[in-house]
Amino acid sequence: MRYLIAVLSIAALVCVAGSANAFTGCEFWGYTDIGSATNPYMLYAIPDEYVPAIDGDLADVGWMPEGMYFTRDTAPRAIGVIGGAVADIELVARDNFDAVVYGPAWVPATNSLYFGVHKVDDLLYAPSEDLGACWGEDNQQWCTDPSGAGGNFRQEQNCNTAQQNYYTPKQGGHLGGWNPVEYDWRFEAPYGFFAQDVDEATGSYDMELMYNLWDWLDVSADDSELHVFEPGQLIGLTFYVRDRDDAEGTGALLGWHCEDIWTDASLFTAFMVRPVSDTYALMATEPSTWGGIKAMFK
Ligand SMILES: [Ca+2]
Ligand SMILES: [Ca+2]
Ligand SMILES: [Ca+2]
Repeated sequence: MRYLIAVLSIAALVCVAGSANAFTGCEFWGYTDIGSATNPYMLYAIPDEYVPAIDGDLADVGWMPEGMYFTRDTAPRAIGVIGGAVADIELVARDNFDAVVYGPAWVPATNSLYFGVHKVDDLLYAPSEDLGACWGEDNQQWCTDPSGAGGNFRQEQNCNTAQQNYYTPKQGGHLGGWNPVEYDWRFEAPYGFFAQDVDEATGSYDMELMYNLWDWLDVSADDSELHVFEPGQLIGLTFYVRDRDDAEGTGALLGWHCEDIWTDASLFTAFMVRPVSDTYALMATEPSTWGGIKAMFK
């Protein structure tokens, strides 16, 4: 069955390879060519011997070399928000917001997407009881369009080819998607593995997620088409971590993201799936200080 699904997925990829809809590019506060099809972000591989335990402890991704993990100093986009206005992130104190993002990466051993996030916050802002209202609170979001299908993924709740996913640290911490709840099985074993360690007093947390992506997501795995990661592919993926401390949005944002992707998956940023040899090359060239930045947060 898996083999059949894989063949179908590859056929689907061939069909969309020439699609005019996907990866049309978009702007983000003046940037126009970062994360485009011609200048994609890199989705590096996690070698088999480094596959992390999904346990909420990020020590086992501390081996990641520079280029595979990001801080507010190295993330593609890092902005502050003060009094509802965009501001230099240097104006946001590091005990107000700081983060290390491990990945996003892919895991050949499990054919999965992986990311882990260490967030430092001073205030958990989450006034709504509704998990789905977290978009206006402290939250983390990532959008996925693994086959590059593009198009309107919100129309009539069309989440089959592209999804808008969230993590909220409120109420003990939850994963979800802005889709009918019967599609959330993608985050559950044996397809998804998630763990977290949340400090609800401050909103600081460690979280990690490893899960399969689906070229066609339906209400069950049997009705869905698994995405098979292959080096050289472009996949549609956005990612951001948002600190909000009040109703005006005061806080900060780290992002691999465009300005307004909320209906059209064609505007998702492009990530290129890289072979594991690229990871070893990064590890070989990185200065010996790779552990230092993580040690600062211990
Ligand atoms: Ca771990
Ligand atoms: Ca904060
Ligand atoms: Ca906050």
